[in-house]
Amino acid sequence: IDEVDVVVVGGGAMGSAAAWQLTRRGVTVLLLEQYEEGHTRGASHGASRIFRLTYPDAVHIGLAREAQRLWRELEDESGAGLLTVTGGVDHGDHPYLDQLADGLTAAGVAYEWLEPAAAAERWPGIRFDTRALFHPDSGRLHADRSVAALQAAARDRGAVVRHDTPVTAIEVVGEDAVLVHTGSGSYRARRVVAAVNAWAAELVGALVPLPPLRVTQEQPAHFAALEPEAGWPSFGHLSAGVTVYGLATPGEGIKAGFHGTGPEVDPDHRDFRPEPTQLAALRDYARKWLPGVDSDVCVPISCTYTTTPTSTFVLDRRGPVVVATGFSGHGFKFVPAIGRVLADLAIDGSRPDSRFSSHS
Ligand code: PYC
Repeated sequence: IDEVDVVVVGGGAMGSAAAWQLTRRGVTVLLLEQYEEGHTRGASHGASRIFRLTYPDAVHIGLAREAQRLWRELEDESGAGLLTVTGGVDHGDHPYLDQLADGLTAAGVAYEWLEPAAAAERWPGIRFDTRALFHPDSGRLHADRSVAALQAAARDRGAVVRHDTPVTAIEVVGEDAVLVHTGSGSYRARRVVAAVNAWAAELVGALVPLPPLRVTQEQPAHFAALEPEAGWPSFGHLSAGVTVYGLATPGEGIKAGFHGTGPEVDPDHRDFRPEPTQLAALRDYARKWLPGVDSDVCVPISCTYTTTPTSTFVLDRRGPVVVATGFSGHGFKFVPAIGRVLADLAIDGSRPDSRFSSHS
């Protein structure tokens, strides 16, 4: 049996960030990913995710600010361009927008309210019928490049990264000892970090208390841009019980999607096909609210959310087992900061805000 300080299970963005942060602390790391490099079965693929500091509470704003700094450190370390600042805008007739503004005010983060006509003049690709909250620090993260950069940076610091290596079982053999079994061998470690999001219940549900996790297949789409993609902000639209988000993906169009409305699926047996009624609803949305796109020309995307009842992440530890799951469709912006939290949990047991571990 090979020995290592920490085995990280899950080579998506969160596990790769944990590996990077752990190697920065000088521990030996083995990162195991069940699927091939660059696979599209989880929640870390594609070219665009929204980065934003906009949350109503100080804990999430603090984590996003930490991530903003760490994204830039990762860019310096890897030489990859990952975070592009485009500005962001939220609109809709919903009190949550005021809560966001209150959170930003309390944290000293820049924002501005714009009247609908001023917002429409600034971003003619979007229709506004309410005032809009503009936040200049928001932007776009390149997801595929981020995962590759995290793994490359971890490798540069000594981590071993293995793809196509499914973990079959995790066996706790002591307070500081765990066996991680794969089809091609077993590893002994002081800690395991299971950053397996949709696969958490199956792999560590018996070792760490978890809330109910709903795995859903989500289906945003890229719409052909009539306006130049370069002028688009990231956006969120809160209307009549549904949240729509979007942003420009250079070369692919304007990505837009309903947030967390997809059907529940088994992450190992899903069809990757858009559900026609939802796709028609998204096209209707684009026709009505996005005058800057051709609503008839779109390419659907398939990804998963793993959602907790309160959309609160699970970042927890029991004995030598650290778990990260429940990112509920809003985790990507925080990736390198989550990596730091997981490294803290693994190395000295220091815990993040109690809301992330109150599931026992
Ligand atoms: O957290 O900004 C976000 C987001 C956009 C789409 C899904 N999540």
